[in-house]
Parts: sequence; C-alpha cells; structure tokens
Amino acid sequence: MIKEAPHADFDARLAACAAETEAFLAARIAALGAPERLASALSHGALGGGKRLRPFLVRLSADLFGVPRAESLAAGAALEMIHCYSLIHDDLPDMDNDQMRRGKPTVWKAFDPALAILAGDALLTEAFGLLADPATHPDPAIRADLVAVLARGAGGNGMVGGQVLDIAAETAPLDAEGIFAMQAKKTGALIRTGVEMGAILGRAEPAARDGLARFGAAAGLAFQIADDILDVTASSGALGKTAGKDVAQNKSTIVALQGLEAARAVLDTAVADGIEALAGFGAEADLLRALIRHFATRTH
Ligand code: GRG
Repeated sequence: MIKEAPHADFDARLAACAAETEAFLAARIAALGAPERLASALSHGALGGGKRLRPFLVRLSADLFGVPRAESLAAGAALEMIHCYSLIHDDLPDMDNDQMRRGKPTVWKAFDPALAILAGDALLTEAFGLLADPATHPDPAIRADLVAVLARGAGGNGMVGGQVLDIAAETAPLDAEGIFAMQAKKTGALIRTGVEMGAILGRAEPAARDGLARFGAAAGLAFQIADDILDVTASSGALGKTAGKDVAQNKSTIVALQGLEAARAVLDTAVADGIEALAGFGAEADLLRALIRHFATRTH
C-alpha cells in the first residue's frame, strides 16, 4: 500500500462538502411537492447517511478551475441523487435483496418495494431536472453538457449497463478482463462522471479534461477494488454493510478470482495511474491526489 502523509485539510473539506450536499438535497426534496409518503421515502434513501464521495469529486475537480461553489454543489447533488437511486434499486428484493443500508433499513424494507422503485425513479428524474435548472448554471450549453455526461455515466453503457453485466455474471462467471470492464461501468462510470462534471463546469481545455477523465477512471477502479477488499477483510458490522453476506464467494470481483494480494497490487497500480494522470496539475490538485489515496486506504 502506498504510504503518504494524509492531506491536512482532507477530512474537514470532505465533511463540509457532505454537510452542504445534505442540506441541498433536503431542500430540493422538500421543494419537490411530492406526496408525503414519497417525500418520506426520498428522505430515507437520500438523506442521513452516505459519505458523499461523488459530490466531493465534483467539488474538487471544479475547484481546480475556480468554479463558484454553488455550481459544483448543485452538480454534485445531481450526481448523488443518481447514486442514491442506484442504491435504493440495488437493495430491492429482485436485485440484491438487502435489508440494511447506511445503518438503517433499506427503503423497500422501511416502506415497500413499489415505493422504493418509485423513489429511485423520482431521484433519477430529479437529477436531470436539477441539471437543466438555470439556477444550477446560467449557460445552457454547460447545462446540456452536464446532462449528457451524466446520462452517459448512469445509463445503458454506464452504471445500468454495468449492473446488468454483474447480474449476468452470477450465472456465467467473468474472467479478470470481464470483471474490470463490468466494474468500470457499474461503479467506475459515476466516479469518472463526477470528475468530468467539474471539468465541464470549469470549461477545461481538452488536455485537462482528458487528464481528469483518466484520473476518474483510475479512481473508480481504486474505489471498487478497495470496496471488494473491504468486503472480505472488514467485519460487516464495522462497515455498516449487510451482515452475513459472503461477497467473496457470490460476486464477480478480482478478490474472489485472484485473491487479496493480487487485488492489492491492482489497487496500488490504480492509485499510481490516477496520480500520474494529474501530472499536468500542480499543488492545486493535491486534494484529488489525497482522495484517490483515501479510496485505497478507507476502512468503511
Ligand atoms: C440498480 C441501476 C442500478 C445500479 C446499481 C452502483 C450500483 C449499481 C450498485 C451498488 C451496489 C454496491 C454496493 C456496489 C459497490 C460499490 C458501491 C457503489 C458502494 C456504495 O458506494 P459508497 O461507499 O456508499 O460511496 P455511500 O453510502 O457512502 O454513498
């Protein structure tokens, strides 16, 4: 594992971004005018938990270009809505059938599966409504670009496509290449999208945007491999994950296929690749460098 002194501001900056995102999401849900039961399910699934890593990626990427905080906050909240919807749907009985998420009952357990489907649908829809809102960004071309990049990351060739490949792998196990391709879509696409949204808000030059996209892809891989390692090394209670799930045996992961040592080597390479992709940036990208290290060393 790569040893580096932690960035002095990292924890405080992540906590501040998480708190701002929480308040933004709460206000947006309250302003939706949804029926009370749906609003409760949305609050249950989107508020009061979650590390808010994806909004932080948008923030850090946008900060490289001096983007106003209100813009990266709104774009990050839209990305987090997609993430929350994916978790709500992923937990459903016909998907992972999970009972607990973020230390509380999953949305379908607390309400019912139909409402959980609809709450996910509402978050998915609202995410794009938020990006199309002139209050998010005054320039319609930027808004359209944000919508396009989020649709690509979340859709059939992104997160949803990755989920389909993952489900198919339950009956036809994947080789390492297949696992990387599936994970790059299922979890990697949204993480890369977060960094790209910051670049769009910052009107980044192609070279900078390309470097950030490569960083995002490496960060997505690091996040997923670390998650797979944590699934087998950390106690489920400490992680707040579903107790008793034998992920290593049931899921297509590099850990399950090649073992922990090989997975840790992939993780180290992903971190190095991500940091290398930021070579065109100076000290202003140190928090992004800290973030990919955080992905690799996190304990929950
Ligand atoms: C159902 C359309 C659909 C997609 C599901 C992302 C996904 C695709 C499913 C999530 C299943 C899962 C637990 C994947 C492992 C990686 C992951 C996304 C973990 C959760 O993300 P964190 O750790 O969660 O950022 P918090 O709760 O902090 O937001």
